Amino acid sequence: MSEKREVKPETVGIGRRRFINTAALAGLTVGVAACNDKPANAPAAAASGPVAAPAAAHSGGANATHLKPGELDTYYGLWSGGHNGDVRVLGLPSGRELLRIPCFVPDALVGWGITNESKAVMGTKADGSLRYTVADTHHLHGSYKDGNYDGRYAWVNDKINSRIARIRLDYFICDKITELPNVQGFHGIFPDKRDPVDPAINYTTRVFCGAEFAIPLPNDGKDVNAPEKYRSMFSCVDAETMEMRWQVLIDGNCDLTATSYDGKLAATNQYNVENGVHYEDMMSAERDACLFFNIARIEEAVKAGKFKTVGSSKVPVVDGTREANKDPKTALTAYVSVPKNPHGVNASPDQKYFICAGKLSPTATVIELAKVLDWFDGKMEKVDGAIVAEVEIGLGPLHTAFDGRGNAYTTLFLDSQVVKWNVEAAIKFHAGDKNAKYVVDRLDVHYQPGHINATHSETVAADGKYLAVGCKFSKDRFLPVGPFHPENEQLIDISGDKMVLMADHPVRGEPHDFIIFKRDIVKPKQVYDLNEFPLAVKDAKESGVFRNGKKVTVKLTSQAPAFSLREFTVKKGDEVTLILTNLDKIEDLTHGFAVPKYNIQFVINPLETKSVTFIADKPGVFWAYCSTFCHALHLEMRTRMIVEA
Ligand SMILES: [Cu+2]
Repeated sequence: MSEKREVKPETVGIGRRRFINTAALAGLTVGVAACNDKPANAPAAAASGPVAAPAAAHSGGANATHLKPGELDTYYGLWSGGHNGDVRVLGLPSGRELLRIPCFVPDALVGWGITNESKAVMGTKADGSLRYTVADTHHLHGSYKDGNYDGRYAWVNDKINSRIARIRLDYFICDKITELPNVQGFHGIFPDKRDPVDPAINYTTRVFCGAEFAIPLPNDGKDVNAPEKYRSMFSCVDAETMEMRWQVLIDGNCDLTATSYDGKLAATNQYNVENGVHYEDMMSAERDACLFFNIARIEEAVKAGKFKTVGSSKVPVVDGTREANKDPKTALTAYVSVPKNPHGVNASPDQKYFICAGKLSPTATVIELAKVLDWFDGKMEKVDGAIVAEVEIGLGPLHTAFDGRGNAYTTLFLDSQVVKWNVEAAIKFHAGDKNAKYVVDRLDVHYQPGHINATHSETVAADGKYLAVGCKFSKDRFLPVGPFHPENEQLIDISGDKMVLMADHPVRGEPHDFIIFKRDIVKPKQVYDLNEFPLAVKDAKESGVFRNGKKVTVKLTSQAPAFSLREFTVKKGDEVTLILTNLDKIEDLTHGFAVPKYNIQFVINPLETKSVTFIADKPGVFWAYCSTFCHALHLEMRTRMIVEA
């Protein structure tokens, strides 16, 4: 096929952002389609003057990530932002950061944590101030339908304060946050891919959450010196309501989380089966575990009332400890042993295996899910019989991605490498065929890689195109900027037999996990719907100051380049709630609202409504102005807030 990417004439004149979706819907994904059948490891098309073929953007090599001005990426990446507490949206293969979605912590750009609506999502104390202002997002996963991403939601964890946030992928905003009761160090997270029982529900309805740190239950200060009583729990959150469904009390801890494609199993890796509270104690056992949860049985037990509650929480807690789950026929959980302090657990896109990375062991363990179900059905005596391979792959294996062609790609933290290995060959080798060569390729990365993910890797649509690697250390890869280095997200072409390093991307610390999907998975809306906001000021004529004792409501609208009120007056000591609706409905016509000395700033997108509540405690004149450039008369766009003494 032609290397040249054609832009058809009918796309000229329609907005570029709409073009993405139009193109996708019409099957006009020229760039992607054009290179699926490119030979493996073909060198990038050399730049040949001003019309250098942008198709090179999809075929690896050094030029591949440079898009021409105005050219759009073919994939979205959703990245966790670590202790920035946010989610980042990247375009790939360019690696350009397009958006940061605030969720757990305040964001000064958009006014997250300032407006009443965002504070309601984030959670407040009795006095109206934010309950938390720090967070640590690690793992991010999208909602599924028919085994692939459906573009509805993404979820991300907050390790510090045990919260889960949901991102709506129509507006790319956080709409709900839930705090998990009675757990600490909430780390791994994974949505289910379908219901374990009801075949009609072939989409995500639950999100599973693993808690890394064991704590006294309840954690009320009584059992602090009795480590043997410390426990961890595995939690299930309803994907739609974001309410807690249930928790499972377990032995050991939870780390990363994975779910099966049939909805029947979820699992978490355990690096501390010892239940140690001191560093040394956590590494004494030679084998830890991958702990499987039988979802249907857990929910039956909850329904049958076989649960307790902990502390003031009303969430049902079922018993998933080893002692209570010895009989496979009734067991809710199964502890499959894996070597010393494993880390990532990842579901292969052929739907058959979970792969556990060894971390302190140079191995990957392949667990066959059908055999785990056999154990639950009483057809297999020892649950470790589900281990179909345990092979050496290199030092410090952490996380695994897939290409949909039977190959796994595992990060080797200590070796600073990605190792590509073939899962079926590893199974053959483990079964005794010493001629089976399971390691296919190795690639140096820079440096100390942690998370790894490939395009649609943990879906049935894994396409084996790009692999992104989150390198925790960048060392000498970028201009020095003092002691605090950026991290290095590297992009690798995996369409051929050999991995090809394409690009380094410096990123502000500290992303962890991420997912990458084709751009046609989501259909982002450019303009809000007035009806989504109960407080919307739908007509400029509704503007005004409405007093009820000392409580004052100021309603106003924005339409470039003016606010509906040229001025408004309140009295010192009033509790003012200001409601602003942006009546501009043109794509990209966002305004801002900033009030000097009152610590108020937020942006207001087309047809969006936001509100803020504050005490007018400082008398004087305050020019509230539009903070987001909107018009040639943007500087004139202001309103005079008069606070009478
Ligand atoms: Cu404006």
